[in-house]
Amino acid sequence: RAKKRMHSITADSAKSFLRRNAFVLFTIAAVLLGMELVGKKGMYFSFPGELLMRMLQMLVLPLIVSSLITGMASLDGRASGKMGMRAVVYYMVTTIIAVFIGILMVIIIHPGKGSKDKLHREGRIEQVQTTDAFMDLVRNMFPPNLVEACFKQYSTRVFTRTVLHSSNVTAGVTSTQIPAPENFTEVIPIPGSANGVNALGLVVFSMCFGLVIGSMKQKGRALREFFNCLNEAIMRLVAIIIWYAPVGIMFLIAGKILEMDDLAVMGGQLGMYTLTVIVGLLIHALCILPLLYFIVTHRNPWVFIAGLLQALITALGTSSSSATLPITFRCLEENNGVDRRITRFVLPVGATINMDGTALYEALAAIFIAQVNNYELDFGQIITISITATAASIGAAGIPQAGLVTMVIVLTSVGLPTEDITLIIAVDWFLDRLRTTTNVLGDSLGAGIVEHLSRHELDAQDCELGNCEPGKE
Ligand code: DAS
Repeated sequence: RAKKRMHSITADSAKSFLRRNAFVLFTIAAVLLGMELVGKKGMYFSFPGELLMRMLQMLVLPLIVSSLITGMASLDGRASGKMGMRAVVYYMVTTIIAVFIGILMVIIIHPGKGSKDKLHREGRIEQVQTTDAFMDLVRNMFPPNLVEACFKQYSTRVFTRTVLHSSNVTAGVTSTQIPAPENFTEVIPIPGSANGVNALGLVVFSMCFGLVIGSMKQKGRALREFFNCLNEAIMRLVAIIIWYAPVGIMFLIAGKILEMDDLAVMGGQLGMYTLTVIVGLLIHALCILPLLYFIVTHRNPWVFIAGLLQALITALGTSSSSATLPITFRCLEENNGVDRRITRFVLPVGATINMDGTALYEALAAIFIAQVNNYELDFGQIITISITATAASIGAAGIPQAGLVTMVIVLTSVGLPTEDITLIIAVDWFLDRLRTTTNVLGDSLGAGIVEHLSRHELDAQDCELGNCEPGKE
């Protein structure tokens, strides 16, 4: 009888495990099958993956607008102020820790050692004032034409100013003059920094607009209902796309792996650099973030993370936290039961400005480039790298290889040649996926932490609306 009972328990737990992880198992099977089936390249090969990217990106703008406006309108000013403050503190703390880990790893592992050539090119570097970097960030927050700005190719003024021909670059000799606009050279044409949703301006507008129609009480009701309904409709579209996601992810990942011609590029310094980034991201994603979640909520972080697997796999497949946003919403609300008043507010903001993986990566890569050039950075320059890496990660859009493009700000802030970005482009398609997954994990755990810290406000609001939990009158 005991044996029979044992058998039925294992059968039940196996069934529930399969049900809970069907999507993940299906995706893994699909990726393996995809690599097996389609050994050749060609249009038909990349189309299914691109289709998923476009379907998700199509939803991002209406999703960000509807969720932020609804989220801000559903909270009263005080509650949203406190919640916003908690979210911003979480973003800053985790991003600074990420930058610190990146710098620690690249100094300890020292992947750039053994370089022969020193940075001895004549000429001078235009030292872009870091204030310019911040000014560009602010400009992106208040674009003149909201919709156009969201789709612009991500290359702002700062990048053009700093891209100089390698022949005339010398470390250390910096000048504060900024060349007149006609002397700007073209931005490094970085492959993959495709047009995408640079939603910073949209996020700011939606938050302000949502707060205002929230404060309009009865007058704003019609608009609140409209955006609520829009949000609901978008989430239903997401529910449909989620069933196609494993197929799209299969082709996105399998396609990239098959495209990678020679693994030899991973040898030597570049291999060590890749390893350093992976170690840094793993420490942040699998130690720091879960530990922080446990310290604040006293809950098991791995159960929470298990509910995020669909979003994490989508981030791995798409290397875009914006494109993953619809699935992140669904994982947090459906699997982890996070209150929608939190997700609608925290996720769109987090996906746009909270990028721990990117911040860690940019600080690490900048120091790696200095090591490769035998260019000794002093303590002040390390601090500058920390600050500009944080700013660059806030400014980076949630699109593929955005972190590579915004790294130009970090390099120029310490007088490093920006064309050396080409040294690390070869492995960026792979590292971008890992840092995007770290970004999505950071945003999602942040939603869990902010919800836990805002429990009081949420319950108070529930009581006001008349549905008090028993005993919480
Ligand atoms: N791909 C970016 C994202 O979507 C991250 C990066 O490029 O650093 O988060």
